[in-house]
Amino acid sequence: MAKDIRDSSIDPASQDMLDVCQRAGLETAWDRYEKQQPQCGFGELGLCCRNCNMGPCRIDPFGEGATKGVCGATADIIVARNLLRSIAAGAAAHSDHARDVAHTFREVVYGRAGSYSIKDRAKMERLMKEYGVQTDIALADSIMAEFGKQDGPIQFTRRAPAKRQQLWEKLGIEPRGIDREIVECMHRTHMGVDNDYVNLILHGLRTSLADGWGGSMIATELQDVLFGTPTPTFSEANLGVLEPNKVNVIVHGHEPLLSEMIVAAAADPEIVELAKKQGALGINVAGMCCTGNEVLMRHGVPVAGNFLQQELAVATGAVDAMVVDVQCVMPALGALAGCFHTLFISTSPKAKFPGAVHMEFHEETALQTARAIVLEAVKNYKNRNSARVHIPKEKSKCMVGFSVETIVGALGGTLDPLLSAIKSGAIRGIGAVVGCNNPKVVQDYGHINLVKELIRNNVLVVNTGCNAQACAKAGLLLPEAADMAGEGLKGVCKALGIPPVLHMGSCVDISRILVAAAAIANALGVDISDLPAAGAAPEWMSEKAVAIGAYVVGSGVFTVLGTVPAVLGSSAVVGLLTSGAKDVVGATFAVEPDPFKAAALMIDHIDSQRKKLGL
Ligand code: BF8
Ligand code: SF4
Repeated sequence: MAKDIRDSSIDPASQDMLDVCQRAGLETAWDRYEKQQPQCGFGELGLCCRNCNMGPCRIDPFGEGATKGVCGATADIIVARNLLRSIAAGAAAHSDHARDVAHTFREVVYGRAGSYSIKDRAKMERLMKEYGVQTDIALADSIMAEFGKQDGPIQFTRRAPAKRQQLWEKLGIEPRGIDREIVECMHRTHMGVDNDYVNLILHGLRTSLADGWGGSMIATELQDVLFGTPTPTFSEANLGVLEPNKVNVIVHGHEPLLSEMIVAAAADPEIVELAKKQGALGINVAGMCCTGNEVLMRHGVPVAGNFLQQELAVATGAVDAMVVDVQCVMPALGALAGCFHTLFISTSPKAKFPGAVHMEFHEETALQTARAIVLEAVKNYKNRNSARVHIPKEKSKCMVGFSVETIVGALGGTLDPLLSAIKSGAIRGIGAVVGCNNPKVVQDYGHINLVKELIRNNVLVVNTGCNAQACAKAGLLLPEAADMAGEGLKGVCKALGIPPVLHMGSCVDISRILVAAAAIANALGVDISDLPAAGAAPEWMSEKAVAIGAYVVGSGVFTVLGTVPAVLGSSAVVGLLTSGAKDVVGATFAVEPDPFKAAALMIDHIDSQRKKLGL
């Protein structure tokens, strides 16, 4: 029997739209995934190399054919080099995003970025103290210098517990400068350089730490300074947030530099009036992927969906403009938008797409460009073919905005209530669940079941990225969701009026989770690797997720991956990541596609950590 396309997702809105797409003959990532079958076995195992033109080379996993590349590289070397390149790409994506934010911050303090301003001055002053500088200009220059530094430490790595810092130093993996570590990945993986899989992976950890405690943390902190530190906010999530009678503008991608301005432009009374003249009731901005998380956390802008819903949103026929910047934007959007009236607008000089109208965004003219973009969407409203509009009804309420500052605030100004709930066992531990969607697995199935299982077992969940959006859609980000939690966690949530699943932001905001973990470890006088905590990425797909996994493990947190990374071609690399790393950084990876078994692994780990702490 042919597969029912509805089985590709557990989200009813996605199921609805998948049906619509199938009937209309519209192609989505799921169709293209099917057309890729069978996917290359060498690639899946990480066993192909084309790092030089003696290749491409591939290693026979059964040991019957080639066991070495032309240069003599073995499976271990090739797998480790490929892993290192993925980490480099992921760290580069987060950190180049951070560079843009740092650049805007610098322009603001130099008085050269008209539309932007400082929204959280107190946070900026705390950062000045941390950097030991007296002026905002000195802060901007010091942060900018983190990228090109030749010698460490990167300032924010000093937030890690002292024991962790000493361990990094001892292992020689304390990151020096963000760009330096990424460049060194490319150097080491060039033909004929680093051919020791352990040495390669150690540098991968170092590079990932430059992302987590460097690039990503800089992005988070400066975005808070520029746009405000998130506070508790209510909003809605899923394709049902699209409005049949309003101009719908979706902001998709990652950098809030653009989406913040689009949100501001869409609220301009003059533009709203124009929309009304076109017969619309107003302008509705909705988010997608991490830029969606950014404006959700700070402005309560509703979320249209997570990664695998970007095409489904266009297929509703109700999107007047899909505005994108960088990362996780499918190049397929152009052709799909071409089947509708939807304007697909690219904005970053770094990211152009077939079928897109390019309206380049620069910080000096940010608001003007944002206004021009929203105006295009407004003008396009009249081209919408109402006969083709199909908006799923599903949308769920959600409570978001859990920055570390908000969490501490909700606890009454100190971590003590959380620590005592952990000590008493009311909260068994903390689970950080993050990451993407991936058509290799049923959309949101891993995310939702893993999170539900954790909270049922009294594990407080913190999340970001597409997991947070999956949970928002499933109603798990509401204080009422505490009813799905075990008795202990339920009691804590009810007392504080918070959900059992705390949305901490976009993927760069996993740095908030690092800061929280460091603060808890410091309060208990232990290292992060001693905490009753575990991480998971049930449906990950991007290279950014590889970098994240590496820095989370490198920071001492046991992490379960739900989709299999391309490393199985080397038993030595697998052994190092899933067991040897324990003796090196105090944490390991596990791979477990079944979310119930993944939850069990995390809970077992949490329980053994509790025991070691005498709890
Ligand atoms: O940075 S979780 S699919 S949207 S990579 Fe992309 Fe993955 Fe979503 Fe955000 Ni993160
Ligand atoms: Fe082949 Fe070695 Fe060149 Fe890779 S670096 S393509 S394994 S010869």
